[in-house]
Amino acid sequence: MTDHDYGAVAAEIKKIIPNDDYDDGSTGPVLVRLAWHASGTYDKETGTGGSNGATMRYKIESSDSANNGLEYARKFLEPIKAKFPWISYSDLWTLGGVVAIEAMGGPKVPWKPGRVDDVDDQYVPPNGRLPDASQGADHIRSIFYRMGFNDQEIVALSGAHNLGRCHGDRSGFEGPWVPNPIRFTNTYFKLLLHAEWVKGKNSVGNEQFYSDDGELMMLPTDMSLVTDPKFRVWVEKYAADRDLFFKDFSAAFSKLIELGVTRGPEGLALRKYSTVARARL
Ligand code: CCH
Repeated sequence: MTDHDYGAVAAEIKKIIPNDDYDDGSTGPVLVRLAWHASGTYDKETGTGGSNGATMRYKIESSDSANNGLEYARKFLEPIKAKFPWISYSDLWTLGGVVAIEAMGGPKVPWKPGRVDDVDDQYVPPNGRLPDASQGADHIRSIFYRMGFNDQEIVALSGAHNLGRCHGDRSGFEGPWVPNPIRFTNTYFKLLLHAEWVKGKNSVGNEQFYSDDGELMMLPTDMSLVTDPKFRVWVEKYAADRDLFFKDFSAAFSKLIELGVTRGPEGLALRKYSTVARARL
């Protein structure tokens, strides 16, 4: 592999996470979302999409409405790219998520470098591969099964909604899921099970669920994790056992950021996908 100092990059990322001028005082949540959306385009049938190649650099992908607001995360990381020009964007964006999770009190997530950016915009996966929050369990399953995840992993990954908030002007949904959205815990699962959630319309006319004081929210997709019996089993386990949630989240997030990354003997990722896969995009 290379002798680059990825630890030094991680240390710099950690420094930009506290930020009094942004959201709840942290860039962490939006960095986690960038790592997830950069990776969550993967399709296991064609081998297309995924973090390798950092295809969100291209307008076709960055303008997918699901990616609204992620320009903030990309901009926050830009000074770090300038300081360490040798790191690929695809490594930087995935590392950003991993560093943010740990800095906010979450688990250590195994991360490996070696992703490469040298792909042109022909490799951009089609828009529409990320989940739609207004839908339910069948939709989530079809999206995450396409990436190669099972029900347990879907619920574990969804626990990332313990972080951050919805912004009406980005997604059409509004508010945070938990009272402290910059601390990684299993509160999201506890609230899903134990708070009273009432369906309402938000200020831009979309249906979401509100806590009784109106301060917290759940998306329709979040609520499907408690109404679907197979998902619910895992919500109950993770609400009761924070350590189990941390262990399973770490494994699933690590798998997410590795999707479609096939490394050669040098550790560097191989060219994004075969011409056959590319022809099927
Ligand atoms: Fe998410 N997420 N997410 N999410 N998400 C949003 C925000 C965050 C869905 C919809 C939304 C995952 C799964 C899903 C984060 C991490 C993960 C928003 C608000 C919507 C809508 C965006 C806005 O307005 O800014 C749906 C639907 C699914 C699955 O069905 C997974 C998986 C992860 C990571 C493992 C994080 C973090 C945020 C907060 C971002 C911020 O800017 O605060």
